[in-house]
Amino acid sequence: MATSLLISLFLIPCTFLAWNIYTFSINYSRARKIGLPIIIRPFDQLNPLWILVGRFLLPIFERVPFGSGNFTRFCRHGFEIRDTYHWVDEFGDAFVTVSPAKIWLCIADPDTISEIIARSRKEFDRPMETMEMLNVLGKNVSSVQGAEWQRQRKIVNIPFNEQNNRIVFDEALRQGAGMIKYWTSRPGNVMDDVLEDSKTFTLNVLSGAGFGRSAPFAGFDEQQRSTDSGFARKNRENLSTILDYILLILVVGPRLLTAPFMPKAVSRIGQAVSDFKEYVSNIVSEEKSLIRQGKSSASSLVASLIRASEQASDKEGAKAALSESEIFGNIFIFHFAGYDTTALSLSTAFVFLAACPDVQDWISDEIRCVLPNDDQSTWNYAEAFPRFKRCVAVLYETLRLYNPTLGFLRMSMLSTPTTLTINNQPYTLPPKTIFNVNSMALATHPRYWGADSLAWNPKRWTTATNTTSSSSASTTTATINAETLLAPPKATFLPWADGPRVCPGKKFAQVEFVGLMCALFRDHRVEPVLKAGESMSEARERTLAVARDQEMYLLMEMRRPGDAKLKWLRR
Ligand code: HEM
Ligand SMILES: *[C@@H]1O[C@H](CO)[C@@H](O)[C@H](O)[C@H]1NC(C)=O
Ligand SMILES: *[C@@H]1O[C@H](CO)[C@@H](O)[C@H](O)[C@H]1NC(C)=O
Ligand SMILES: CC(=O)N[C@H]1CO[C@H](CO)[C@@H](O)[C@@H]1O
Ligand SMILES: CC(=O)N[C@H]1CO[C@H](CO)[C@@H](O)[C@@H]1O
Ligand SMILES: CC(=O)N[C@H]1CO[C@H](CO)[C@@H](O)[C@@H]1O
Repeated sequence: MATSLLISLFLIPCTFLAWNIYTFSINYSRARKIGLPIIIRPFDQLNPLWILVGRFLLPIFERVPFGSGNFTRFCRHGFEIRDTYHWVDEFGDAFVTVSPAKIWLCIADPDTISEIIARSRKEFDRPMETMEMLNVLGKNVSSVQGAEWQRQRKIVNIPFNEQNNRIVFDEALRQGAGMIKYWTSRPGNVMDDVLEDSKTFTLNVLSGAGFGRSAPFAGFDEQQRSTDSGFARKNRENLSTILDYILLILVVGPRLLTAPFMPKAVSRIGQAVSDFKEYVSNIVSEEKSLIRQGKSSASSLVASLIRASEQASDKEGAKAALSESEIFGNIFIFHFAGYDTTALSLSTAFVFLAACPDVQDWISDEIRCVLPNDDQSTWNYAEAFPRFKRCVAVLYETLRLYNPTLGFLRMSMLSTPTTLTINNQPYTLPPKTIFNVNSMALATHPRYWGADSLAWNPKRWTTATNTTSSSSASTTTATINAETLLAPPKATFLPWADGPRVCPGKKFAQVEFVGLMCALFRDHRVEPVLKAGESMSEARERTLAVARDQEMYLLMEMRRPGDAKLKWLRR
């Protein structure tokens, strides 16, 4: 008995190891034939266990001689952000990584990327391995492919329209006013958790524009919580629990999490999944009954998603509609895809803005020019939004350097090898190769962005117009009105991806961001809270370092947002 136990204890890992060496050697010999530089990875880039533990193991490897170099450089989850464009200068426009599980091609040639995007409809799609985790609440537009995806995406695009964008803008203004009120009511006017406040804002906008349920901004403050609508609050708490532990939910599965033997702290997470499901289920049936009574004219994402689905079913038969489970799945995806991405970009932008008062003045000038009346209720989305360039530039510049999603992935759907042109030369790639479209390298390369490509400078985005040196008010207005937003060279700036899979929330995120800038920076400014003995310029340097210190968790985010204590003042 004991010996057989020992043998199996020994045999299982040995077989496992041998199998991995075998599959690796097959993949490696295929990769060699491609003819591009090769990096070896013992674990695949999407191995969830490696994503969880790699961050802790790599610093240990960095200290031993054989572990340094390519391994610690390219096996790091999110190496794209640390390396920026440097690998392009060393290896050229593409390299291949090989692991026992997969072959990856990392690309930063804009022509190749344009080709992949152009061939996307038929040939390339997102590899589903990356999206399986999103099935927590049912099938969704993000986790399906081919005809199934086309059917869902057709319906999913409908709610993201200008009517909804108007709600997004108004909700962002309302939240922004609440944020100012909240911060300026606190001792020292301090915003002490820039990430938490950005998350609350984003979730509230999603709740307002997504579910049609507006909640006042409360900054998770106990006293104000009681006035917060209970419905939206529970949703927010459960959803932030789900999103914070999504990797664990992926690895363990929501059902096992609630198993009787699990500790309370763990089963709480599984409970959050089922509570959120119930919350969404209630909203869906409420909206459905409103639609049936002919009462719902709401343009919330959920209401128009359900309407669009029912219309598709009326026109093309029940098969075209989304099932109950698909509606859940898509609502979860809107939250999953629209929450952290936006909140993380926003928090990084706040910290940069606090360190750069000249950029705050620059956008404040634009906001006052577009919205001369200080009464927020007169601010009209359709008239104002198209005139903003500087506020959009702040978001673009933040995403250029710190895109929380890093890049995007594509894979050939064919079972035969694919040919791609890289740097004007054809390369044959084995089936199932994953293309890592390395947006970071393109968005940071001095070839496209100049010698200061790594500096955060939103002003680079507006085209210089003919201005005189005098700075009278009318000249400022004329300058602002004449400004246009820079159009970067093809495929060098794709934070929302491109092609048929382009982020449907692209404009939602822009409108949300610009609305908040208007509510905050028209009449207020933000600065770092000084530490004892620190000068303002030292504090700005320290704050800048916080914004730059980013790490890839599930998405890329600031490593220590809590170190940026900010203070809001009236202009
Ligand atoms: C700054 C904010 C955002 C960034 C940087 C961003 C980025 C992205 C990227 C890169 C993709 C495509 C991934 C791929 O093609 O492989 C994507 C997909 C998606 N995004 Fe966003 N996003 C943002 C905000 C939002 C918002 C606010 C929403 C919704 C309210 C949203 C909803 C979605 C959905 C549903 C998909 C999946 C589409 C599909 O697979 O067909 N995103 N996003
Ligand atoms: C890293 O990989 C590249 C590309 O295969 C290779 O040229 C280089 O010599 C490697 N560096 C080290 C330190 O192994
Ligand atoms: C600037 O002014 C000159 C002459 O007045 C004109 O030719 C040029 O097109 C203007 N440039 C821009 C960007 O407006
Ligand atoms: C691109 C490629 O050939 N990848 C293969 C690497 O090895 C694993 C395991 O044998 C295969 O599943 C992949 O298809
Ligand atoms: C790929 C897939 O089918 N994933 C999930 C989609 O939704 C259903 C219903 O919730 C799940 O059972 C699947 O696992
Ligand atoms: C983890 C978490 O926040 N759970 C909450 C989910 O919502 C229910 C009510 O619907 C709350 O009681 C839980 O505390």
